[in-house]
Amino acid sequence: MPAALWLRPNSSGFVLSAALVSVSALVTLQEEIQRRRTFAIISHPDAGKTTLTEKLLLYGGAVQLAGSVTARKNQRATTSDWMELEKKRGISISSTVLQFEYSGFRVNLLDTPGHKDFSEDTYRVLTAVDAVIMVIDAGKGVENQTRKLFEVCARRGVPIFTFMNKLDRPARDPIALMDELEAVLGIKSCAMNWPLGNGAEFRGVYDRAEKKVHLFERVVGGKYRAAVNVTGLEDPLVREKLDEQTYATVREQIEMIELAGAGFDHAQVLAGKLTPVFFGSGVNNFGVQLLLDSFLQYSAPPRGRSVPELN
Ligand SMILES: Nc1nc2c(ncn2[C@@H]2O[C@H](COP(=O)(O)OP(=O)(O)O)[C@@H](O)[C@H]2O)c(=O)[nH]1
Ligand SMILES: [Mg+2]
Repeated sequence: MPAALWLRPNSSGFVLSAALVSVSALVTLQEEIQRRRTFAIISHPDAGKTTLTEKLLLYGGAVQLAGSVTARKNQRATTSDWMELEKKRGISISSTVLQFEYSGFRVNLLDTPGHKDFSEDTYRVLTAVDAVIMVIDAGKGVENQTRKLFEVCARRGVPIFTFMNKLDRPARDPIALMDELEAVLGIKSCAMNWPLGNGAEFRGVYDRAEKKVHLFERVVGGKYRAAVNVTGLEDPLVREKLDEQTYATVREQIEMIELAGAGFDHAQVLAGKLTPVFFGSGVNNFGVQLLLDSFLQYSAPPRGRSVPELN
């Protein structure tokens, strides 16, 4: 490169080229940091944490394993999601982190061992995550263990995303479920999508940002990504699929949350003061992709932590 040769005897030329290298290295490092998402799933036992973990892996494609091997050996006898996945899939996961690439993101899902009692291990994991997905059984609402785990996360101010699960079963009123988040957990919530019916009447969700209905198709075993049929709320197909009463109720509810519900506010989500809420059914793969896409878009990359926070 003639220009570099020409500059060679000049010390400022050297400084300049060195500066260029370090700027580009910094840009790469920043990009790498920005595309990382390290999180855990929390829930009361049986709400559907393991099922959701497996579905996220399904969407994440090839399972790549990372992390410490020894940590697992030292764990007391307990069931973790990883152990359940090992049994189910006949694979061996000697790790505390499941890592996968999805849509340009490098996703690290940390396992929280499934103790009945609140444990030191779980606490340790929760101090390492940058965000959390909280799974709630929509038939039951906020349960005891959810509350305890939530409190640990809320204390750190990490973004908390809520998945209202099991909509294919009789569920509580979605507005009541959201009110409960504020009443019991003290966090404001913002519905990202809205369920069309529940139980045997569950037909899908209405995506508020896109103003589109994602129709629910039951898939046996839920081994594959669910095909999604996307359409508008006014589509005769949607009216046809919902009985008149459910359709009217859903329209009314959506109107109500548009008028009176908390709006989406990214800064508040990042501060852990507002939880985006998604409805779906993990075991049926339904609503999982909407959750994952939005979670990756709005949750936080790794950030600096203060020492007191870790104590
Ligand atoms: N009907 C229904 N059952 C579900 C759903 N998600 C999970 N389950 C079932 O609920 C039970 C507990 O789920 P699991 O993922 O093990 O919950 P965890 O204890 O939170 O890890 C299992 O029998 C699951 O098959 C769902 O969306 N609908
Ligand atoms: Mg489990």
